[in-house]
Amino acid sequence: MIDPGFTPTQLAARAAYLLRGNDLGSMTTAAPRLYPHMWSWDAAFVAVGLAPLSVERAVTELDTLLSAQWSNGMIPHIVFANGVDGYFPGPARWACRQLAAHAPAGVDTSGITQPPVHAIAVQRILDHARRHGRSTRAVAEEFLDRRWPDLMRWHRWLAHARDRDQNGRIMLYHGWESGMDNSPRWDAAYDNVIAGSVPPYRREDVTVVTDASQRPTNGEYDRYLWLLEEMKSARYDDDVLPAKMSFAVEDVFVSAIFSMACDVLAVIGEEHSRPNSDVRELYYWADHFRRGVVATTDERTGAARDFDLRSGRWISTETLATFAPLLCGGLDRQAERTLLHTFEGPRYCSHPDLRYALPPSTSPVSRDFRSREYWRGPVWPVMTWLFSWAFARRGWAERSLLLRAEGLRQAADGTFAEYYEPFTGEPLGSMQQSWTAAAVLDWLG
Ligand code: 9WN
Repeated sequence: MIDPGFTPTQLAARAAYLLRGNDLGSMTTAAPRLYPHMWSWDAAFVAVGLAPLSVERAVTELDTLLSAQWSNGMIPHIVFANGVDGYFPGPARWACRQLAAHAPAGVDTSGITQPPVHAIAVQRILDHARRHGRSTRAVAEEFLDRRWPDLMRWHRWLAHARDRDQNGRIMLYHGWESGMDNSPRWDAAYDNVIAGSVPPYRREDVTVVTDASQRPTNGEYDRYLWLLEEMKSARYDDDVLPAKMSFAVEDVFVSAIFSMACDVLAVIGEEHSRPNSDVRELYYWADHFRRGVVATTDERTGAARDFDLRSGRWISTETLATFAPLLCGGLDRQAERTLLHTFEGPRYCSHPDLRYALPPSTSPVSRDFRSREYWRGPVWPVMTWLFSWAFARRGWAERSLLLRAEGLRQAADGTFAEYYEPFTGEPLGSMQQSWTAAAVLDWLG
């Protein structure tokens, strides 16, 4: 038996302690050993968890991330901690400073991006700041003044460089950009990636997570690294990548996140008297990408799909991507109700064998399901948090609270695991994962 485990007070204290432990000063590593650097969407979730502890520290986290923004507007998926080894591929393999015209000087980053959840963190920071005195409020507001143009550049880059067809869907050139690296969503697209000769490498991840079955396979890594070589041959140039990359997909989940983030940022912009033209643009993108998401859905079930730009095929999988429209809205009532039933029904949250009523990354009834393998089945607490946050925002308080309650039951084991085996509740991947602690802190805050 894993639960009952820690009480909420103990759990919150441990989560705060964990974030302190993973703090290098101005960045929180995604995890102590497996991920000793800053990841883009992790940093946003971490800021959500830091905000109730210290608005100032949460602001610093986003400042560090935004200081590494590329001059074209892209927020890179990794900001490398100075002088820290232990993760592959590191700065030397990406070679962004040498090759990419837009990469920042003075800091090493990767050359790809990750899901745009950052507006959520900004919102949570402003929310918490409101409960404090004048000086903390000033820190949050000064942050918004200073970083508003950067947040706009980030959203503008996504809306342009990553929606080249202007169909309201974000395109990705690497599975890592989805944040759901080896999800079955990308299997067909990766089948078409024929890895050429990749400079020799040694994986670090499997020296930390020694049960290799919890991580992507070597064959998958060969392809991941081949895509890096393709990007390097394009010098990470937004206009050259489309012709060079053998992997190109439209990610419906990222598109839904983007739509939602544009809405969130637009509301912040209105409340804080940002330029009208920015607010208008944000609302336009929110709507445009919502339509882009809805256009992928099955009329009856509301289930969303990704699209493989290389084969010209829709990608239907029983994964979290199915539920993208629940994040951003836009479905008609009947389809939305059906999709909610699927989410809550026996193919997902009410599967009879689940330890907790939480959505696994891949449905247990899918033939792609692997209970321990990374994004192919396990429950990811940070995804539970994202759905609980989005459901609250959509006015579904009860559903949101249920996810929170079950998420906290799962987290009561105190490991703050990266992901969990859905049937046994065994913690998997990295322990002490920052964004798991952040989710818990937000839930308990
Ligand atoms: C590659 C840091 C990141 C998360 C991703 C997760 C995993 C990296 C890896 O860890 O990806 O970016 O090495 O496996 O898939 O979502 O941001 O926590």
